[in-house]
Amino acid sequence: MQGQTYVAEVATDAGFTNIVFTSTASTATEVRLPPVLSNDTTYFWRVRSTNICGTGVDSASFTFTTRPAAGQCPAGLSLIDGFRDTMDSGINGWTTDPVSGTTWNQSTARPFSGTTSWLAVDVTTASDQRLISPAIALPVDLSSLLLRFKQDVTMEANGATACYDGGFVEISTNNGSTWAPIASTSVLEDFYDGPLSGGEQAWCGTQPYTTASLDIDSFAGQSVRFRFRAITDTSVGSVPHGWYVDDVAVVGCGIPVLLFKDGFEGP
Ligand SMILES: [Ca+2]
Ligand SMILES: [Ca+2]
Ligand SMILES: [Ca+2]
Repeated sequence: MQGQTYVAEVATDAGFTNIVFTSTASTATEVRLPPVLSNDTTYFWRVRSTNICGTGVDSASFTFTTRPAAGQCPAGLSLIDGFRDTMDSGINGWTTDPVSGTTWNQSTARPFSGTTSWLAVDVTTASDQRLISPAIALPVDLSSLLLRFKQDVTMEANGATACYDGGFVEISTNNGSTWAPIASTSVLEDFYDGPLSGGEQAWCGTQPYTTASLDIDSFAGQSVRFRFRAITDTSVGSVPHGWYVDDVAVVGCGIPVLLFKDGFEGP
């Protein structure tokens, strides 16, 4: 119909008394919402037509539910550790790759928790530094699995959207034979800052401790290793600082009774 436009409304109640969003009248058949919605919440939406003859009737209403924020669980479920290492009780099965100019070491300079974190120094020479986790069995009885850790980053940036030096995380499902970067689309908190010269998306620049959350739910049920990989180019570093990593954890949503299972696992 000539001049036909549509208005979409989103509300928190079926009666549309609390409308949180009203689109501008448009001929578009798709509406993108500004960031007005809360996580883990059910909303109601409807559409009505408008044209020069007046306003049409409202459509029936429909609902959708937003997903929980990273690290939050739906009602009735709790965030449960599948793995956690605060880096304060020794090496615990972590290894470094000896052929990559590694400086990875347990440092007392800038721990997030306790007295110790891992540190890869942003050296002034070319390096490819690799810190490899012990094998971790990703539980199938937890949903929305995340790899979460704290990171304090001082790595040479290349402008605001790229990295000369930087760090990123890879995952292996075959005990370290092959590795794949965790895609930027799987980063739910603390997004990558930009690509290294080799194209890998990485964290760089300067930021104090921040929580990074990476979606690893598609790997549930597998035994995996994570590789924290710091790459530096041939000049300009941040010695003695670099990429501090602490409190590495696998977390997911489960029924709280699982906490008792953890209690029987011993030290
Ligand atoms: Ca620590
Ligand atoms: Ca950043
Ligand atoms: Ca550099």
